[in-house]
Amino acid sequence: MGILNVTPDSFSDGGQHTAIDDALHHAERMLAEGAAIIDVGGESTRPGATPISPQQELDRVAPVVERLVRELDALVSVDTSAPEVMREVARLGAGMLNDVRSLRREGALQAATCSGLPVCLMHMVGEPGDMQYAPHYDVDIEEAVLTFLDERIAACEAAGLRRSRLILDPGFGFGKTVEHNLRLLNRMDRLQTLGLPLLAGMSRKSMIGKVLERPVEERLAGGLALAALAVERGARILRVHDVGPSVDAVNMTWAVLQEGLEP
Ligand code: 7PJ
Repeated sequence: MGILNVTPDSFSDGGQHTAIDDALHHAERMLAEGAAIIDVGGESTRPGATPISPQQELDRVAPVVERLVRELDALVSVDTSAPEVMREVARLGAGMLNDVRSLRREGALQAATCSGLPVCLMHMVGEPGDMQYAPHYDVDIEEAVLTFLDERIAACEAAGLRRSRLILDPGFGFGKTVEHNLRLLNRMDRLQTLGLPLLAGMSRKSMIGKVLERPVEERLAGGLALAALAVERGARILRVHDVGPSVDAVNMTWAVLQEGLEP
């Protein structure tokens, strides 16, 4: 899953892809490099980012989704928590919803259910604005994530959104310390007990910056190491900025994991 930010203030490639043509070219390049999904995001979830209205979000996202669907053979995912945005992008032909708030916004559960689309549910406690303020959990982080996702799956099923449409994400970097993130990755295989596909997003995140003391533009190698580990622990979709190198890292990891399995 290649990341396509259409936010003017995204932390790592801020403002570069705001123009629709630029966005299209960037998506095209990610597909050529082996991406299977393009994840379009119009709301920055960076800690401390200014919230925007659903209409502003739609103004950024809708034209890009429309053109991606029309002009490229891509599965378009939309990173949104707003029910208005979910409805409209489903109408425009998006193929997946990715909600860092796990459909907890008023009306989101219903909008996602009606869309008929697959949905990624992600673990996050609090809101992007306050989540990094002294994150604390009463139980081991992997237990907290497991319990949370299990509850969100139940809420979806109660609303009529079938379990088979769900993808789960531990939410690396969302309301977690570096120690939480490292532990969660190490124990990510615990989430496999829920029996749903797992998605992981660690590309360029501050957990890499903190461990390696690297600025955001020097986190590729660290991110590839994390991608390989995530695949080994059960992740089947990786949300990344650098698609080409990530595809190589994943395919190499996969070759090792498949060794000896074929007759
Ligand atoms: C994630 C996301 C993630 C999912 C962002 C960033 C912050 N969606 N949206 N998982 N992160 N599913 O890319 O650094 O980890 S925005």
